[in-house]
Amino acid sequence: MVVPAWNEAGSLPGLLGALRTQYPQYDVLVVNDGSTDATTEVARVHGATVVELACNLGIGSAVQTGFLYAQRYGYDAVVRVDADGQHPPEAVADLLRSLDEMHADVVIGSRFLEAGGFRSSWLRRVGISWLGFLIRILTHQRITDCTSGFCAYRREAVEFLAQHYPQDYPEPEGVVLLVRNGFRLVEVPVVMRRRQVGRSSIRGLRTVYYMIKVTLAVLVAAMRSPVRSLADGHRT
Ligand SMILES: Nc1nc2c(ncn2[C@@H]2O[C@H](COP(=O)(O)OP(=O)(O)OP(=O)(O)O)[C@@H](O)[C@H]2O)c(=O)[nH]1
Ligand SMILES: [Mg+2]
Repeated sequence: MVVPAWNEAGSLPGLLGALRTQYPQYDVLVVNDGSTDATTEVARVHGATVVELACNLGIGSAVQTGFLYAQRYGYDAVVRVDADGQHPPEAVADLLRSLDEMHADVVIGSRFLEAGGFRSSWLRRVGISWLGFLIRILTHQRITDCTSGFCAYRREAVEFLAQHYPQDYPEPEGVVLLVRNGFRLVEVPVVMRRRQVGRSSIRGLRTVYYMIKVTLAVLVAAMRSPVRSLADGHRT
């Protein structure tokens, strides 16, 4: 499990405690993205391996570091779990099971497939619907929660994303990139929670600004030629 963390010392104890209790068989990597709080110390005390980035590189680089780690140490699958407590640990097993049962390369936990849980501000929901519409036009794939970071990745997708994970708006851009390169994405319902400690980085008018920028990024991602040939291991 890869946990990107930027100043999440307050949230990590609860999350890491739950992950260790529920999944003692899995390794947990916390990628400390240049935090100025005690993220590293707290993560280590709670049994995680920690990779520290030299400065704050952003969520894309933090997650890509997790993929590089998983590739280097030969893991079969990766689940990304955010450090802020929004992603319910009990659903990690569902994501991993769905990788196999649904013959998927990537399973996205969607908060919009079923009612309930924290569904974000209405402005962000409008943005997510818009991006979902755009992605559907560009890739012919229906994704209801394209900004969800709660995902499971099979080894081939991990190796691909270790090289090509988008930096700016990694989740929606990543969806386009993966579909365009022949990976099979599916969504499963997940009930998400409110952020437990700290404040969201995308609030109010910043949401609108974010949506304009991410729309452009998704369009650019869709225009790029696929970088993976089907001979690289695409399953039928
Ligand atoms: N915002 C932000 N988060 C980072 C960064 N690097 C790593 N992260 C981690 O990435 C995860 C997702 O960040 P959030 O700010 O929660 O993003 P989000 O879930 O889309 O937004 P909210 O719904 O408002 O929580 C968290 O675990 C952060 O600690 C960074 O540079 N900025
Ligand atoms: Mg969050």
